[in-house]
Amino acid sequence: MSQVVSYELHGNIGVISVNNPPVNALAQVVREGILNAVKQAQGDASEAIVLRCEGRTFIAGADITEFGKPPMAPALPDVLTEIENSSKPVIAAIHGTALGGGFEVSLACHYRCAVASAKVGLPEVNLGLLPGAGGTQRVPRVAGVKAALDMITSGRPIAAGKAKDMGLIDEVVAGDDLQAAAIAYANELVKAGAPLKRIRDITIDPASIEPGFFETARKNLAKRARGQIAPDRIVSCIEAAVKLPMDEGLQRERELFSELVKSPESAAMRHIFFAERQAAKIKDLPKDTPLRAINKVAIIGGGTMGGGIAMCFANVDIPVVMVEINDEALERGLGIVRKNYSITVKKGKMSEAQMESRLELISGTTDYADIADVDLVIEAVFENLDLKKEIFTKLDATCKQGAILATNTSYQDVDAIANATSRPQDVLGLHFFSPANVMKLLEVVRGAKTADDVLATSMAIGKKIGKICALSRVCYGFIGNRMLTGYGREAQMLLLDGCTPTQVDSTLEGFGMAMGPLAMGDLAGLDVGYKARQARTDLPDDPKLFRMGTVLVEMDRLGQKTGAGYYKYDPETRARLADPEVEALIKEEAAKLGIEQREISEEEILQRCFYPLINEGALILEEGIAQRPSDIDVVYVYGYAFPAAKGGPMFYADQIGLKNVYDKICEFRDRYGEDYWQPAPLLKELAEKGSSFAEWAAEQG
Ligand code: 3H9
Repeated sequence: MSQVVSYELHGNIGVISVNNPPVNALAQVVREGILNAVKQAQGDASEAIVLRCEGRTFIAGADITEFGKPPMAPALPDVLTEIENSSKPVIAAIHGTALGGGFEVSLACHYRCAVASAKVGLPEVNLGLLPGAGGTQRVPRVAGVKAALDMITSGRPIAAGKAKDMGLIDEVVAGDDLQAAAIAYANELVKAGAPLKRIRDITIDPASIEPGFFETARKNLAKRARGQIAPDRIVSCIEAAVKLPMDEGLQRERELFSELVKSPESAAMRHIFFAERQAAKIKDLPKDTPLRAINKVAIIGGGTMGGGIAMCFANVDIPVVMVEINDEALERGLGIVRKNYSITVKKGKMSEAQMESRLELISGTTDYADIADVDLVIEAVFENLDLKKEIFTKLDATCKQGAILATNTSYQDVDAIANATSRPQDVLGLHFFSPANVMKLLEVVRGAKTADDVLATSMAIGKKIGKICALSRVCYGFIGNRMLTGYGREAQMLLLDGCTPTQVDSTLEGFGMAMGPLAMGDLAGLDVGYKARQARTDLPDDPKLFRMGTVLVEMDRLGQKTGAGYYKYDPETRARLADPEVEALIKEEAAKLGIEQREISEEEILQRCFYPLINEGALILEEGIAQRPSDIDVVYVYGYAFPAAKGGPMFYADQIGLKNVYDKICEFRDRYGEDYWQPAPLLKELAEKGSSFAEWAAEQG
């Protein structure tokens, strides 16, 4: 028997223990170990078998690193068959998170018990997969077709209590000794002569499913698929659970799982899974870097951003003090927070009581003396360097020694801000994305003098508030916004060259972007980009550059907030509508500039918008602004809604082939000029070597 799985008798109960840190993933040795233990238990004195795990969690799924490699026996379904066919009841004892293949193992058991804090779920969809070990066949048999569809297509884990209500767990056990509780439960079952409950024996009456249910589900999922095929295949599996006998349903599930595991979408999403975890690791920081305690936080500025950031901390029970310049601004800031929480309550995602307890954690002041004792300050006032420096000088004079002083600036010089204090080692950028309480990305910006423990603490607190963190060095716009300049520039240039706003946005949305760049400009407010551009001195003096954005702002078409920008917006539904007036205006502007408009292919739209991202990404890597190409992918997937199914811009570039990207950029350089298209030296080097960003990253270590 393998070392990671042990088996021993506790009286009349056989106990199988899995010990494969960190998350007890179902590596080959684990599968083999469980299989052998179940076999061994058939011939001994045990009357029931408990399957449990050591460490922080029950099995959290298949071992994702094994996907794409040659399969190794025993296959997980064979292990599950052995469990299900056991002549003695097998009871799963769940703590932590029973996810994916881990939850499927438990569903093949005859009974499931769990501690109240446990969660169960089938998150395979987040990896571009479907549950491939019976999850799509067993969950609908127990919890019903609709609940199964919600659970498997959302990938959201479910708390033990709710899982019990849904029939997915038989018993929620009290106390903190799960092994003892599970053995006691097993003994109860033995005493009661409880039957070998096999989920496969349940049948679903096809007549209980309303006609058209699966077609509607498919259509609804397709609307938000963004390049993902897994949700559609999940519907097919659940349909099979209704229409086919268990073994045929399992066979169908197996076929579709095999299709998905080989798909480029799943490869991209698995890349993002590991990239996300890697991004939180700072290469030159020792693992044992001590952390500073963060028990109280202050936010300077109660605008939309400040309010959203305050909510992030209150949501994890950390008290927050909001600082504003006067009572009126403070009232407004606290009002924004209350309004945001009320929306969540209205949606039924939070109770009134929960909202009140979170609001109690957020206090306000207009006096810096009141934040002398906080452990972390995040400044979130508007983008004015002098104002920010002034605030940091005040923070330096007021805050206790050891407090971390962070700026949420999107593009100001973090080092200049740090140098306005006598403690630049305590200063860094914490760049949240709007709406801060929703968006997952946090860019952690390392100043020239930022101390190691400040960085390590920021990564840890970022994780605690549910963010995905990526490290950036200081430069204009850091990783994300710096790369965005070329993307936005080309979206506007394409208009002058002959595209309509709808053509540009729909092409990028068809690729999987949550929203095209022009519609995004309308949402953010076209004046935001306009003002930011005016403050820049590094942009070429060219009337074509950002022409349409400028013209629209000067006409007071600022986007959604004025009801019109690149599009017009239905005042009631806020639906975006093509505006013939803008389309005519674009033609006029192109004529004024002497540009001959032409038909532009979708391929060119994608290349012209995405290749600047890739090229700037290469520069960012060369300059050491980002640690790794995969960190850039994380920034784009979680901060800019780049489709996870394409893996982020750098992964996408590797799939296209860097030589192809490089050649096209050279072609654009020859056609549109060197001001805009200048291949990054790193891109050139890798293209000429026939290498990839992934290979380059591996060489860098
Ligand atoms: C599946 O099960 C398919 C089946 O249906 C069918 C099969 C036939 N494999 O996230 P953390 C690593 S698909 C390999 O930081 P946390 C992770 O990379 C799978 N490695 O911890 C990290 O490594 P490192 C369905 C894995 O406490 C370390 O463990 N299951 C796996 O914040 C710690 O991870 C899932 O999708 C894995 N399955 O969160 C669950 N999982 O330290 C995926 C983790 O070197 N896992 N690692 O960076 C999770 O959601 C979270 O890891 C979990 C813990 C919630 C469990």
